[in-house]
Amino acid sequence: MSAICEQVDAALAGSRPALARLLSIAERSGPELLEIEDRISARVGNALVVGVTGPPGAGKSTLINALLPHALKDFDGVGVLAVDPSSPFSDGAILGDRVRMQGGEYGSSVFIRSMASRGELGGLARAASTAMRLMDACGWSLIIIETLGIGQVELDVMNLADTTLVVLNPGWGDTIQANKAGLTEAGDVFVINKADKPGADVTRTDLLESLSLLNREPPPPVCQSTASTGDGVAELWTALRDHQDYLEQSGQLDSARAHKQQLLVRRTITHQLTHEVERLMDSDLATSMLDQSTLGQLDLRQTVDRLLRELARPRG
Ligand SMILES: Nc1nc2c(ncn2[C@@H]2O[C@H](COP(=O)(O)OP(=O)(O)O)[C@@H](O)[C@H]2O)c(=O)[nH]1
Ligand SMILES: [Mg+2]
Repeated sequence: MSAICEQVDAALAGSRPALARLLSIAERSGPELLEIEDRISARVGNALVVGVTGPPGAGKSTLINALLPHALKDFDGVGVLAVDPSSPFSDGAILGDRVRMQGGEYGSSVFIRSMASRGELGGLARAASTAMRLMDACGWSLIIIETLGIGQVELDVMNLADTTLVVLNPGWGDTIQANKAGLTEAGDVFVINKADKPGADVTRTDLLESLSLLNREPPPPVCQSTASTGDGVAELWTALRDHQDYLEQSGQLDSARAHKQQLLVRRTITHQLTHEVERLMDSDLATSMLDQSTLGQLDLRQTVDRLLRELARPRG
C-alpha cells in the first residue's frame, strides 16, 4: 500500500494528525490529489457544507467561532476550513485567524484548518474541494468553509457549499461591492455583522432592496449579528438550519450539489485550458506558425487547426 493510502486509512480511522498531513498534501494540489480522491470516494457525501464569505475584516472568523457552540448542538463534529488564496499557510494573518478560531474549548468535536495555494489557476478550488471531501469522509458532519468574497477563485470555493452565508457590515459600500462581486446572487442567507456599529438598519434595507430585484423564491433571510458579543448569532444559526431543512425537504440538495460540481469541473477545465493556451502561444511552434500566418503562407484556419492539434496532443 502506498504511503498516501496508509495516511488516508489512518485518517478515516479517526487520526487527526493523519488528516492534518493529508490536508497539507491537498493544499499543494499535486498529483496525489487523485490518489486521495480515489481512496475516499466511497465515504464522501454525508456532510453538510456551509460557506461563509464576505469582505476581509467583516467578522467571518469571529462569527464562525460564535456559531460553533450552536452548531455543536445539532452536529456531533464540526470541521472548519479557512481558505485564503493570498496567504501562504504559515502566514501571520492566517495565524491570527487560527488564534481567533482555535475552538480549543470544544476539544475533539471541532477541527480547524486554514489553507492557501500558490499553485496553478483553479488549483485552490480543487485543493479546497479535496480538503472538504477528506473532512467529510473522516466523519465531520458539518463543514464550514470561510473564504473572501471578492473574486472568481472565491466564488468557485463557494460552489462547494450547500448553504452560502454572506457576511456584510453596516455601511453603503458593502452592499454595492456585494452586488458587484456576485455575492447577492450567491448568498442563501445574509447577515449584517457588527450590528453594534451605526447604520446596520440602513444597510439591511438597502440589501433587502437589492435582493428583491432578484425575485428569489423563497427570498433569502437577512439577519443581524454582533459576533464579538454573540448577539443575534443563535438566530443566524436557526436561519442557516432552516435553509438546510429547506434544501433537504424540497429535494434540492442533490440537484444543487450536482449543478455545483458541474460548475466546478467546468471552471477548473477552463482555467487549465487558458493556462495551456498561454503556454502553447509561447512555444517555438506557435511563434513560427504566427510568422508564417503573418506572411500569408498559412491561413487562419490552418494555423488554428494545427495549434489546436498541438493542444490536444498528449504530453509525455
Ligand atoms: N465591533 C465589532 N467588531 C467585530 C465584530 N465581529 C468581528 N469584529 C472584529 O472585526 C475584526 C475582524 O474580524 P475577523 O473575524 O478576523 O474578520 P474576517 O476577516 O471576516 O474573518 C476583528 O478585530 C474582530 O474582533 C462585531 O460584531 N462587532
Ligand atoms: Mg477570517
